[in-house]
Amino acid sequence: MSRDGRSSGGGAWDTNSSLEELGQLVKTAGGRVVGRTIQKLQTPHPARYIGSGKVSEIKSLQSSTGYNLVVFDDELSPTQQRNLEEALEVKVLDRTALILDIFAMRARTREGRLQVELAQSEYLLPRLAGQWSHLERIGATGAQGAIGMRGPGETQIETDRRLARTRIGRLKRDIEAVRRQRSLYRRKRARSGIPIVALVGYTNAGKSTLMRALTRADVLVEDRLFATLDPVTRRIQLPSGQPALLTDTVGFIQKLPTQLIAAFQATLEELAEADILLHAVDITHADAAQQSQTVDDTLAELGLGDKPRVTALNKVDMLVESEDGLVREPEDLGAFDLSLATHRPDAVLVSAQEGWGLDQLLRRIDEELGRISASRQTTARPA
Ligand SMILES: Nc1nc2c(ncn2[C@@H]2O[C@H](COP(=O)(O)OP(=O)(O)OP(=O)(O)O)[C@@H](O)[C@H]2O)c(=O)[nH]1
Ligand SMILES: [Mg+2]
Repeated sequence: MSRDGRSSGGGAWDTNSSLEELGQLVKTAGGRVVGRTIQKLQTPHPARYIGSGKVSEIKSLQSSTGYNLVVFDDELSPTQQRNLEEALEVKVLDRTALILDIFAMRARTREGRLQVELAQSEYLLPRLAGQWSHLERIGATGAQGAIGMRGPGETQIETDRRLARTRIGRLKRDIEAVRRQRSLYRRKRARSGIPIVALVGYTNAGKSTLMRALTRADVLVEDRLFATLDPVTRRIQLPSGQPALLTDTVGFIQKLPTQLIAAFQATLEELAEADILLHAVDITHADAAQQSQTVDDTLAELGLGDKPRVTALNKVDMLVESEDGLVREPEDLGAFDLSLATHRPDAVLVSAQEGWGLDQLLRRIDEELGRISASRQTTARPA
């Protein structure tokens, strides 16, 4: 479900392609999409996000499609979510909750799990009151009040909130402890003087495939959004003979809600620490330009807009037409005219899957690192 006519971050995203992406998120979370709908509104309805006619229309589709979940492609306020659940009598999620759910499925490391749990707890805190009063209204509690909600003392809502806050406090302390450990490791890494290259890009652009191709690391590659959640670092050798550390990171997505930034902490620290960002773009995606703009915007919001960058336009093998069914690397990858698609004329064309263009990509990274160390030496020289 999406509301049309709003401005969204990350360039001119068309409502349909945003909804298409939401459908992929649903699939990634294990759901099946049985229908979708859009409403054009100037501003969202404060109580229900959409108009009452639209609510009835969605409700009426229940018998024919048998859906048991409605996902909104935007952030819902706790009140809107509660009212919609009451009216539709099924679970209602917004984009944030859906992404958090996928993150919870994907997190592998202890830190990743702690971070996702923190983001989830923070998301749920303002929604706790709603959950209880909602249960009350749909008759889940007896006339005498629910078990644990009777008698003097604090109400269940207060108890829940207090417990959630205690939990949030504990999670933050645990995360801090893991982070301290990681920063020790980082300091050691920094002392080694090996430059760090961090992969960055829209989710599903092929970052992990590129990581695999460049390092032979056995990282997870999947045609799913957010396959990677926890950063992984491996050593590579550049053509100049200089070693570098390459880090795979979590992908970005449009309309990234603030609560989710917490779950990205490990990735953000890796990006902040990196000497160069290697931006992977899926050049074959219909929204390639918007996706790479979203990555630029997100980096700028995170204060990383000025980091030196090398762009890899990935998946070019899909642009090759083969008569015999075999994909062969063209003589000159640069012959593809892709500048219009991304406005990145200095980008390197690659196919992480086929291993095309990787030498040139590594040479670009070498050059960029050379430039950085030259400018460091100039600025470090006393006047
Ligand atoms: N044809 C083709 N497919 C590719 C290429 N690179 C990656 N893919 C496919 O694109 C999908 C996503 O690849 P990943 O490497 O997991 O992408 P990612 O950027 O790490 O994605 P997340 O970790 O989910 O953000 C997988 O199905 C890959 O096989 C490529 O060069 N050519
Ligand atoms: Mg990945």
